[in-house]
Amino acid sequence: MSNCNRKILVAGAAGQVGTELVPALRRRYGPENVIAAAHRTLPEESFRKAGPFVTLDATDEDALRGLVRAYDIGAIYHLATLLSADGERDPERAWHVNLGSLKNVLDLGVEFEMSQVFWPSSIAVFGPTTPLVHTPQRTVLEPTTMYGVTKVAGENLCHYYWARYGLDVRGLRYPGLVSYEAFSGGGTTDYSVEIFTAAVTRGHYTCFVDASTVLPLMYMDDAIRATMELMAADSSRITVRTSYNVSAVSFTAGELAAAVADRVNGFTCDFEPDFRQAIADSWPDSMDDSVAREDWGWKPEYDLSALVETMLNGVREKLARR
Ligand code: VAH
Repeated sequence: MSNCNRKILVAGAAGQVGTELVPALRRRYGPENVIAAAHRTLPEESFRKAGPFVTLDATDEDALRGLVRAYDIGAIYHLATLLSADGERDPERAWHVNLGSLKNVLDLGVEFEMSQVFWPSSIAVFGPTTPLVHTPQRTVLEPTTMYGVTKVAGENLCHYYWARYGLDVRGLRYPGLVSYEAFSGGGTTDYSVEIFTAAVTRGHYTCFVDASTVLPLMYMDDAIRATMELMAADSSRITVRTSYNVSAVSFTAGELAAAVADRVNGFTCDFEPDFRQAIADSWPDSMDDSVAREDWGWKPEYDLSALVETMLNGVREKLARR
């Protein structure tokens, strides 16, 4: 954050990313300088008490403007979104929430001369006509989901606000994110998270994509570090204003189940694909993130085995805390 006096707003703070990004931002900038805003999902009490917490519907421009004024917000991390599976259940709402709120954030970013805006994109911008393996930074973007459509449109809107108004907007195309602090919910990559709790609590998981399904995935610590590093990079290094490919690991659902079974005695997994199979099949197997590596030094740390170890320990520890 280049503007040190004004505060940071995280919208969608109670989601899978926000739950871990807010503490990271608070460690770096001080708890009182990071305002966590959530709408429908309320975070745990300890999270709400760790720094300023407000409720916000980011599709309500007046409410957002009031908050920006009240707290003198100088940067926004806008994480509020409907994910791919929920977006297919209610495409109308996905369009309204994902793009309506982004437009508000960008407009207020210009109006209040904010120093930075972060908006996450996703591998969902890609579709069946995109090269599946080692998907390049710049390639065909013809997604089949409304979520993907909003991400393509949103990326271009971000680029437009940078080119037209000089707003310092930055973004990452997150792969499926794997974490245990908060569940994403409503996504296609949810199986890669659900499997761990199911393994520890029931010893069994029924996976909603088939065993051969391969997707790019990333452990949350890598995603948070990528976000912090991107936002800390000197503006002269940022050559992509739509959104950067960032990659960590790719594995099949079957390989994931086997890696869990290696560490949880008696664990079994069966595979019963539902409508999310077609969504998963439309996304890449792996991504070329060389532009992010060159521009601001991106490098992942977690491979499949580190991810599985950390997730199992984290899920067990979280269950023990309750
Ligand atoms: C989803 N996790 O499954 C999200 C995502 C990689 C895709 O952005 O919808």
